[in-house]
Amino acid sequence: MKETICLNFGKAGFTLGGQLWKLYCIEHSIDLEGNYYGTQKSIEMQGFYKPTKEKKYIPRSIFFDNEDDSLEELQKMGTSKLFSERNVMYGQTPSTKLFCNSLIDQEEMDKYFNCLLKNVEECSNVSEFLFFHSAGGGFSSGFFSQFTEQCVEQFGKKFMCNFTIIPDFDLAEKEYELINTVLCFPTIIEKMSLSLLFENKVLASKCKNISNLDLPTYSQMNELILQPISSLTTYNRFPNQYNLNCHEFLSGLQCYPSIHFPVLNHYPLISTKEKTEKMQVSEEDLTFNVYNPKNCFQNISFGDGYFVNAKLYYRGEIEINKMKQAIAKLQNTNYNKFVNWVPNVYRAGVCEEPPSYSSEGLLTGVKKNVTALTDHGAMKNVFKDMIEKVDKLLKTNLMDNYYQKGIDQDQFLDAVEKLKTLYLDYDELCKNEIGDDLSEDDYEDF
Ligand SMILES: Nc1nc2c(ncn2[C@@H]2O[C@H](COP(=O)(O)OP(=O)(O)OP(=O)(O)O)[C@@H](O)[C@H]2O)c(=O)[nH]1
Ligand SMILES: [Mg+2]
Repeated sequence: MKETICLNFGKAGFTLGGQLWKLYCIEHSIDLEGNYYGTQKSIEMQGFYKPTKEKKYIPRSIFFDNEDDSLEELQKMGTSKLFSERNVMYGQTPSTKLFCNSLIDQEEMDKYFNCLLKNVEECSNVSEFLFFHSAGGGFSSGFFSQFTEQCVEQFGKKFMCNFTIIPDFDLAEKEYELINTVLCFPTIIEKMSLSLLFENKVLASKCKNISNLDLPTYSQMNELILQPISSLTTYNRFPNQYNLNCHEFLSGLQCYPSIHFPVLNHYPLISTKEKTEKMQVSEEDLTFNVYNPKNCFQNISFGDGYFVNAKLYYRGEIEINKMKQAIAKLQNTNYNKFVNWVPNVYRAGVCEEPPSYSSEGLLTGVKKNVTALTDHGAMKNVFKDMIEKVDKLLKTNLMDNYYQKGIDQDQFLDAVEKLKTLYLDYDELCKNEIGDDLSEDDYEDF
């Protein structure tokens, strides 16, 4: 048995985490009080759920915040009885707003960390930790970084993956969301095995395109990312011979450990308002449409740079032969889109369990879908956007105010440098040649 532990930080973590577990419960036939009503082999669910003597299934999921209003998010969506009370920890302080305001002393941190240790003790062999948060919040940048550093120190060899919401900096109330985001990036760059970024600007525009919503709620925006996250976690929930484990994504670029921010695409996401014909998709439709820019979760274009690593996670009633034919066709079409120092190979996995959907949501149920993770140079544009905004901010005197409020100037400038180095690492991937310090031998496991 290999277990997964989920860690959710701050308001966005509570909301996204609560919604995700609600979906997992539908997928595993577990009601919101943890009672099982399905036919799946219970042993297969134990990677994500802890069974109790009372025959309940408790999510291996922990929630942390400094304020109690996040708890309301779980109550509003009816999931407050699903989680163990011990696993929902919150303080009584007001919103911390800034990275530095949420840092706590070791004694207090131990209280939070003990909660994780207790969860780990209940597992036979934890294989991964998944982190859910928004980089813009004070708590979910500062506390997240502090907690994660300790987690990596203690369980460094385990697979660590963050699902991070990137605020829309043009809409963000204050520049502090940008500052918080930059400050939590060193932890993400240096400590994570795999990092999935979801830009709020892209989520809002998808809500407009899919459901014609001008002012979507956070829950509606989150709903769009539940499907890809669910697909990427099926290998430990619905194990079968065709699964592709997310851990295998790691590109093997030995001299670029920071290259772990794949571009994420998912297809289809169909509004409940659409006609049902749209729900019939072939293996070829899935394979070709998923790479369409409008199905991408980052604001980038695959025209800018080359593929280094491409994985496809199919879900539902997939005909394996048709899928293989579609991938072969894609490979022929895109033979020149990979850097010339890797074989242009797409790797695919299938979870036979079809996707599930909440009956109250924006999306209608399709029987099959596909999620694509791609290492691609164009990801540099996500970092470029942040760097340009920070450079602009640094030219003003606004930062002085934040330094006075406790932001550490050296730490901030160092974080900006790390973001710039990350940009340059991705920029290197845009060149269709092997860098001076990179040889074909450095590229393994493809
Ligand atoms: N997509 C999405 N974005 C969210 C959600 N909740 C908050 N955000 C965004 O995340 C940022 C704020 O993060 P929060 O999680 O509210 O902050 P926090 O960690 O609670 O931190 P503080 O309250 O500042 O201590 C803002 O940019 C919000 O727009 C959510 O459920 N989904
Ligand atoms: Mg908060």
